Order: sequence, then structure tokens, then C-alpha cells
Amino acid sequence: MRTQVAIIGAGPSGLLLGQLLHKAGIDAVIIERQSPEYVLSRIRAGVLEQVTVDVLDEVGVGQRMHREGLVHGGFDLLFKGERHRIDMNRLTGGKNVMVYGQTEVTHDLMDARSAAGLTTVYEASNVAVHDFDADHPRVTYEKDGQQHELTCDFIAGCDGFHGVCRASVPRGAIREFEKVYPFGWLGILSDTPPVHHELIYVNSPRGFALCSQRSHTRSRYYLQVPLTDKVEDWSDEAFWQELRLRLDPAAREHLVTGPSIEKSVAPLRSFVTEPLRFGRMFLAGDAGHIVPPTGAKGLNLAATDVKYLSQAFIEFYADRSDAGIDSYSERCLKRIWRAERFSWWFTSLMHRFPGEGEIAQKFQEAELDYLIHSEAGARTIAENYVGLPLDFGR
Ligand code: RFL
Ligand code: PHB
Repeated sequence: MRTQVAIIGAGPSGLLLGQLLHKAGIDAVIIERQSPEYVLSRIRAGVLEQVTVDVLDEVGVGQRMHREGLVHGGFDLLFKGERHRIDMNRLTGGKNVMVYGQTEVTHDLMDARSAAGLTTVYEASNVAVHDFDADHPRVTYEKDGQQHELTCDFIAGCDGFHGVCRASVPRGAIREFEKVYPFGWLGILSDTPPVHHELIYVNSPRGFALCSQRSHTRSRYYLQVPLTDKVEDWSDEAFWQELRLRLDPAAREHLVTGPSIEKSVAPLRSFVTEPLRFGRMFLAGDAGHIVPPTGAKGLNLAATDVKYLSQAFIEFYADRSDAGIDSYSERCLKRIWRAERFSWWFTSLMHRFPGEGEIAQKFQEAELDYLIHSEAGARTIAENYVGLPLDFGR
């Protein structure tokens, strides 16, 4: 098989890149290790920046998101037992975020891809990338017991943190920056009405908590837990009990509990790969960087990476120019480091760090108190949360 761009991974990065290229008349094949059902079963992001909403609209998959997604103009910060609203909409001159699950985004992209008759190979095993440092890269894989080869002009590594693309780069050609946090997030999904109409980010002496949602009838909650905790250690009842203890009295009273329909523990990490281009292979999304989920930036960064990458390929094929592919890495990394900084800062502000003691809690509370009472402080958090403009700093 031959294609112009071989995309490894059918997560949001790979599927969105596929749609962007299809719209531009560039041929791409997606190779995915898992089944579509498995890809859709991973419950992850919930908050989309305007920039992401715009890209989804651009490729024509935004209809259901606009129908079913929830537009939020603010969120609450809860500390010292009291809630304070960050009015993002006012502080950013009218910007909002869209609460719409990654599962739904992925679903919409998969539907659009199959409606357009585009090729995705699911359940491909032993995927390997070859010759990306030369003119004719190749991808090999096995499917149904048979060996296949895909030749291409470019490889897009959209295969997530544990993918094969980054791992195939010679060690001397890549730098990795990493911070692993000493706790995880235990998440629960339940068919219960959300405790509040907007998100609540909680700093409590018992640890961080987050009240999020997927719809008016489906809630998503998270608790900071020790890294050693397993899902089996937490019954639904224990989860709700601990969440109640981290909330303010009004939220505690409003909280509607019910059986979980998904429960998982996620580790938190900050991670960046430099560069993101290796000859004719490019990394995009979680393959190139990870943020702790506190800032809700992971999926949004994936969307801007693939937007930039599609522009680079369009310039290459339409204008015969290498300018876009040459600047891809630097252009993405600027935006990535800004989101990394915000995610690390917000994570540090909201979580309990083992061994740091009561003074750390006092410092956090004083900083939160400053942020909510200072127009400049509140605006700083709001403008980062809604997402910096694409041309920020230019
Ligand atoms: P994905 O989603 O990991 O998809 C990669 C795909 O590649 C496949 N793959 C391979 N395919 C072929 N060959 C191989 N060797 C392969 N190895 C892997 C995988 O099966 C998979 O299908 O990466 P992608 O597309 O870059 O998307 C990134 C996002 O998934 C991620 O950044 C977000 O989920 C992060 N995130 C959030 N981001 C936000 O913008 N807003 C949020 O509110 C938000 N909340 C979250 C989050 C992530 C979380 N977890 C669990 C890490 C909340 C949580 C709890
Ligand atoms: C989610 O709804 O899953 C979610 C929302 C906001 C975050 C992280 C996760 O910061």
C-alpha cells in the first residue's frame, strides 16, 4: 500500500490530522494498534478550548458538539472551605470553554472518517517505522496474521505516550524533559446530575478534587490519591465519602451519588520531547508531550499540533515549500512549553505534596487568596485556562 502521509495512532491527534489532510486533498492512512471500541472506551479529557472547537468546526465535525456540548464561562476555585468563581468570560473579553468529552470528539471524528470512506487499519500489531531519516519512509505491521508494508512521503507519530514513533528515534537525536508527580488522580464517571453547573477545582487539606461533567445528567469527578492506590482499593461509597469531605457544605449537600460506570487511576506527569521532527517523521499530541490534567490542556495541545502539521504538509504539497515542515517543531514547542508551565503551576498550587507539611498548604491558600482578589491574578489564570491565542507573543 502507498499513501502520502502514514498516521500512526487513531486517537484524537491522528483522527483530526486525517480529517485536516482529507479536506486539503492529501491522502493519508491511519494505522492503529487497538480496536475502535477500545479507543472509545478510554475516558479522558472533558474541556475544549475555543481553538480546538474552531479546528473541529473547520473539518466539519462540530455539529453534535454545538448541540450537546456545554459552554462554560467560568469555574470555581474552592479553598479554605469556600468557593470563588473565576469569571473567565469577563476576564478574557468574552472567551469560554466547551465541555464535551474526548470520547465524543473521537466518535465524531471516526464517523466522519468512515463516511468519507478513508482507510483506517485497526488492530494492527508489531507496527514499526523505517527509513524516516531518508526520502522514502515505510511503516510495517501485522494484521490478521499477515505482514503489510505502507510506503509514504511522511510519517505522523500520533501514537500517544507509549507509542512506537518516539521510541524509534535514536537516543542521541532526542532530548526528553520529565517530571513525575508523587500522586495520581482517581476518576469516576456516573450517571448523576453534576453537583454544580460549572467545574469546581478543590484545594483541600485532604488533597485535590475536581468536579467535572459530561452533560446535565452525567458527572465526572476526580480525587488526588497516593500513587500506590489501586482502583480496587476504592469502592464507590468510599469515593463519594472522600469527595464529600473535600467539598464545601453547599456542594456536599447538593452532591448526588450513584453507581460508577467507569473508575480509573491516572498518573500525573509533565513531559516534553525536543525536537518534534526527525527527518520525515513528526510527533504530535501525547507522543511528543504530556501535561498533568489539572490545566485541561492535553487534548487542546494535540489539536494545535496537528493543525500546524497539516499546514506544513499543505505548504509542502501545494506550494512545494519546506518552510512549514522546517518550522513545525519550533512553532509547536513554543505553545507546548506555555501550556506545560501553566499545567505544572496549577498542579503545584492545588495538590498536597507528600512531606511538604502545613506551611505548603498556607502558601497555597495565600496564593489562591491573592489570585481571586487581584484582577491581574484572576486574569492570568483565566487567559491561560481558556487557552492563549494561536499568535500569542508574535
Ligand atoms: P492518545 O489519545 O493516547 O492516542 C494515541 C493512539 O495511538 C495508539 N497507539 C498505536 N497505534 C499503532 N501502533 C502503536 N505502536 C501504537 N501505540 C499507541 C493508541 O492505541 C491510541 O489510540 O493520544 P493523542 O491522540 O495524542 O491524544 C491526546 C489526548 O488523549 C490527551 O492529551 C488528553 O486525554 C489529556 N487529558 C485532557 N486534555 C484536555 O485537553 N482537557 C482535559 O480536560 C483533559 N483531561 C486528560 C484529562 C487525560 C487524562 N488521562 C487519563 C491521562 C483527564 C485525564 C484523566
Ligand atoms: C474532565 O472532565 O475529565 C476534566 C476536566 C478538567 C480537567 C481535567 C479533566 O482539568
